[in-house]
Amino acid sequence: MAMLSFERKYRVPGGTLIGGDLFDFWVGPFFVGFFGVTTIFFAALGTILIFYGAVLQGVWNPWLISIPAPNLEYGLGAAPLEKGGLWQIITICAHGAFISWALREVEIARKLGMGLHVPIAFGFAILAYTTLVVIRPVLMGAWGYGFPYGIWSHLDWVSNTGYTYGNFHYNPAHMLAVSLFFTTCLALALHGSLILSAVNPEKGESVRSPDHEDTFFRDFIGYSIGPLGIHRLGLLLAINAAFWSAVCIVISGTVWFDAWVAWWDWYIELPWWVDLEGGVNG
Ligand code: UQ2
Repeated sequence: MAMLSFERKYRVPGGTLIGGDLFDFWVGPFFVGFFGVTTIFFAALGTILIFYGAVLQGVWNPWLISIPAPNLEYGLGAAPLEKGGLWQIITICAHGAFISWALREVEIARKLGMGLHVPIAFGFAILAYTTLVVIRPVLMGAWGYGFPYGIWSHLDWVSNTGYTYGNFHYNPAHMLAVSLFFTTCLALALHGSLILSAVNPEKGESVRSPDHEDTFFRDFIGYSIGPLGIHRLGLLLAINAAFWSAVCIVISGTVWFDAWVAWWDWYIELPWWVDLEGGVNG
C-alpha cells in the first residue's frame, strides 16, 4: 500500500499508554500499538466463539445464527457454554475489543497532539452497548435480560422488550433519543449538503468559502451557527442520541415497571383539568 505524501511526517514515535515502543509501529496504513493487538485478539476470539456456537446449534443460515443470553434462572452466575456461557464470554470479548478500539484512538490522538473528542464520542456508543448487556441485566438481577447476538433474534428481543412495557414509544427518554437521532440526521444533511454546494460551484467558478456558507444560512433563516459550531452541534446531538437511548432502556424494568403510557398519568392528573368534565375525576 502506497504511503500518502504526508503520512511519513506524522509517523512519529510516542503517545502510547501501554507497551512503550514495543507495539509502536504500523502495518500498512494502520497504527498497531498495544491496543491494536488486544483489539484483534478480542475481536477474533469473540467472532470464533459466535461461529462455534453456530456449529454447536447446527445453524448455517447467517441471518438466523444466534447466541442467546443465559436463561433467567442463572441469575448473575456463570452459565454452561452452550446455555448462555458463550454469550457471557462473547460479551467480555466485545467489551475487550470496543474498549481496546477506544484506547487505540486515544493513543493515535496523543501521538498527533490532538484532543480526545473521537474516543470520548465513541465511549458513548460503548456505554449504550454496556447498558444493554451489563448495567441493566445487573440492576435487574440476571444476565438473561441481555439481548441475544443474532441478526434476527436481536430484533425479536427489541420487539418483546418493547411490548413488555406496553408501547415503548410512550417512554419519554425514548422520545428524546429518537428526536435526537432525527435531529442528528437533519444537522448532517444540512452540513453535508452545504459543504458539497460550496465546493461544487458552476463550471469555471472557484470553490466557495466559509463566508458563503455563513451567508447562505444568514439569508435563509437569519442565523448561521458557523463552520466550527455545526461540528460542535453535531457532536452534542449524536452523543445525546446514544446517551438517552441508554437511559430509556436502563430505566425500563429498574425504576419503571408499568406500561410506559401510564407514566403520562401525571399529565392527565394536573390539578387544573383533573376535576373538569371529561377529566379523569370529572
Ligand atoms: C451553518 C454553518 C455550517 C453548516 C450548517 C449551518 C457556516 C459549514 C449546516 C447551519 C446550521 C444551523 C443554522 C443549525 C441548525 C440547527 C439544528 C438543531 C439542526 O451555519 O456555518 O458550516 O454546515
